[in-house]
Amino acid sequence: MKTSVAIIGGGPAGLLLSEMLHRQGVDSVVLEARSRDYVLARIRAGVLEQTTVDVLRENGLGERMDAQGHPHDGMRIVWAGRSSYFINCYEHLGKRFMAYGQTQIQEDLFAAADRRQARVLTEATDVRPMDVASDKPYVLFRHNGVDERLDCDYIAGCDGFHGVSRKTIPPTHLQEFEKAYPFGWLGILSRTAPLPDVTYANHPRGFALASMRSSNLSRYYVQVPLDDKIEDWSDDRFWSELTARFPPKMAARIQTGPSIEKSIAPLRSFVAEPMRHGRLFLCGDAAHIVPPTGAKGLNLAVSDVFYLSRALAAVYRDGSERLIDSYSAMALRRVWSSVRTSWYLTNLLHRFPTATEFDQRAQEAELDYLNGSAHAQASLAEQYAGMPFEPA
Ligand code: RFL
Ligand code: PHB
Repeated sequence: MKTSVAIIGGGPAGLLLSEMLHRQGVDSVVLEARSRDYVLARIRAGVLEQTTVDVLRENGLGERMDAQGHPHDGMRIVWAGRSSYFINCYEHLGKRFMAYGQTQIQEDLFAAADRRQARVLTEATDVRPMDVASDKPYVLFRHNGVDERLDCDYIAGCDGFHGVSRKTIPPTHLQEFEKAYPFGWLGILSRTAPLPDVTYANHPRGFALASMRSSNLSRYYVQVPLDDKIEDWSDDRFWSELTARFPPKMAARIQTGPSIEKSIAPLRSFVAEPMRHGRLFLCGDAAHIVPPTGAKGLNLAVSDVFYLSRALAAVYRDGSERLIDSYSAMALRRVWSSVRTSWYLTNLLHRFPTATEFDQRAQEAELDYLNGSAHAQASLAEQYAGMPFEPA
């Protein structure tokens, strides 16, 4: 088999890259390890930045998002015993957000790929990027019981944190930065009407978050110890813990119901630099992970894809390698900005098991400062909304 760009991973980064390349006349093949049903069953991110919404719309992926998603202007912060406040990104920056599930984006991407009869090979196993530092890279894999070889000009590693792409880069060429947090998030999805705002709660019992997918689909999270097991969390226990972490008036407005999904995810920050080795480029979770507190993970995957598709299109359009040569540095500037914001919000909103009285008072002072200062709110609004893309 032969193509211009071999894309490893059919998550949001891989399928979106394939779509954006196609729209700029560049051929690709996507190799996804899992089945389509498995990929579509994953419940993950839900809050899209304006830049992400714009990219999806510009690439013909906006119709269902605009019909079913929930546009909103910012985030609400509440903490025990104090009044809540709203960080209004629209007022400060003219930027909005869209609550629309990653699961739905994934469906929209598969539908778009089907319409153009894209080559998306699911259940492709033993995927191995080869000779990536040469001019003739290729990918070996197994599909339908047959060993295959895909020759290509470039390889895009869009295979998530546990994928194979990053691991093929020699350790001497890669620097990794990591921070693990001493807790996880237990998340549930329920067919109930959500609270009006995406609301982050800091409470002595731990962090909680109220979010949404649509007018009748809610997503909630509570901070849990890392060793908690999903079996320990009945729906009743979840709802009583969640509502205990919100102020009584807000808690009274939370509609409870059976969970339709429930999972625990650990929190970590991770960045691998550079995001390129020879003809292999990393995109999305393959290169970086953020704790979900800033809702940045999926948005970063989309910004990487935006930069990489623009850079590869320039190569095929006019032979210019300028943008592929600056891809890693450009993508990493936006990555580190979001890594910092996610780390800041994680520290601001969670109860750390190791926190001293001093740490606690400093956290409360920061929350008070944000509550009282329009400048502080404008700064957080700018970071939460996400930085604009850099020009080519
Ligand atoms: P993905 O979505 O992990 O997709 C990678 C794809 O690559 C496939 N793959 C391989 N394919 C071929 N060969 C191999 N060797 C392969 N190894 C892996 C995988 O099957 C998969 O289909 O990465 P991508 O595309 O970069 O997208 C990134 C986003 O998925 C991610 O940033 C967010 O979902 C992160 N994230 C969240 N972000 C938020 O903003 N808000 C959230 O609430 C939120 N919740 C989450 C999350 C990530 C989670 N994971 C990864 C543990 C909850 C979870 C559970
Ligand atoms: C979500 O809706 O899943 C969500 C919202 C905000 C976050 C993280 C996740 O910070």
